[in-house]
Amino acid sequence: MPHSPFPIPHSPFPMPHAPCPIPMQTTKLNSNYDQSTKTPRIATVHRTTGETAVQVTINLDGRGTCTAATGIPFLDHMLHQIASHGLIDIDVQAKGDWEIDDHHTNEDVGITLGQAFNQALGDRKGIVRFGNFLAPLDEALVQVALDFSGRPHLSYGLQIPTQRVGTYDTQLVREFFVALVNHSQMTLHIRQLDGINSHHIIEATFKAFARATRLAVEIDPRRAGLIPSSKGVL
Ligand SMILES: [Mn+2]
Repeated sequence: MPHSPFPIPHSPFPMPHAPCPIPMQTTKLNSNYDQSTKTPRIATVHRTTGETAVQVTINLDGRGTCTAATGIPFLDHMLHQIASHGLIDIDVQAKGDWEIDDHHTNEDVGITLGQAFNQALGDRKGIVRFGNFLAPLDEALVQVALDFSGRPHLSYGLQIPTQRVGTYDTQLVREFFVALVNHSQMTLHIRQLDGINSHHIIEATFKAFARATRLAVEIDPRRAGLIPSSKGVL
């Protein structure tokens, strides 16, 4: 391999019986998550526009408690899924122009929650980074794969059969995840493998999203506070 960028004589990898060349981490890590004190990763974001006022507080190292008052009952129900199954404490308060419809409030809750994720993750040192989960809810089966990559991307594979669940416009599910992905800088793929009932399909999605997120934001002790990228930056 004359053109290999990794010539064998200068390989950084140790010989089978050589001692590990990686020095022990002894310096304090520049990360939102302090491994020594286990300081929880908490962020609060206030966002006010001419259409809405949203306040979000999250604790990635929480117990799954949730207070959600967005004025959109079905969205509150879904935020409870993220908290409960993601073991993330979430407090969301929103005032919106509901007299028009739920669109702006739904989107702005997604934006603000995404910003809170981004802020709580900080430089993303030490996190597992990837997560995926396959969640059944009765006949519905939804898979979520995500990567806190720093690169926003959404592949949205839901086919929700009805226009509404209660008063909630089911087109807003996609709008919520677009906003969340863009502002948390996450790569997110959602695949619906089965499902007939709209409420079940959406709720299975949020449960799968929650569990995948829980896996991805978990601190990996073997990362020892390093950024989980071969490029060194996320
Ligand atoms: Mn439900």
